[in-house]
Amino acid sequence: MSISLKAAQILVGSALVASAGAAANATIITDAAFFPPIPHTLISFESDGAGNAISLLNAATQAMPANAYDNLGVSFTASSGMRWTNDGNSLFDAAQLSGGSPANSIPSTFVNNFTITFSVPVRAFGMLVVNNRLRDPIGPTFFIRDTQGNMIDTLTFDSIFYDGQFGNANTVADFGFLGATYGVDIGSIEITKTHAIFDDLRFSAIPAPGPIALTGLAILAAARRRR
Ligand SMILES: [Ca+2]
Ligand SMILES: [Ca+2]
Repeated sequence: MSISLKAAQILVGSALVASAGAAANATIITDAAFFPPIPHTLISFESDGAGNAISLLNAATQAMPANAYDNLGVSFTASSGMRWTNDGNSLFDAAQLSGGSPANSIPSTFVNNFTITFSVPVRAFGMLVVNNRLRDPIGPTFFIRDTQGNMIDTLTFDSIFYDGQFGNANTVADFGFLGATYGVDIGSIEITKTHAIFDDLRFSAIPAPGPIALTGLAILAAARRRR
């Protein structure tokens, strides 16, 4: 899909969120291309925060210490114990190849509820989501809270976020980039899932619609100069 079309989808998504009466100052992000122009952190889960490789055989998992990414300003915790995983489903692997980074993702089949907690200012986040709709027709849900613990938004991985699909008799894997940006700092994101993985977490302190608004202002300024 072209970047310009996806950029249009970002704007359309913003309008839909506004009309749906969701969180104030919220804009959903449907493409990872949102992040490269702004300062941001990317976690591929192929290594820990110190850069030590996490090498997993296919279908293997490994316990993730709560402080694995402390130096990057983020922690991943689960009551059942957080894990890195190399998912064994070949269609999930194909989705990771398309929109994420093989081989690792989070949080494994052992973990169906986990929380991402930021210790640095964050106003925009996004990640690849891969969900088996045959097992979970609704998709994972994201509960987004501010730094005081107040709920600021709830997002569900539905069709507006889909970039593609791989399917066979047992799996129909929808995949796509799910993200959002808010006018307040994001303190934590609690995620519930049953048959999904998440990869390539991106986050930034820069609030949207900064880059889009700046582009608009630049065009306006150029138009004025031409008069
Ligand atoms: Ca795999
Ligand atoms: Ca990865």
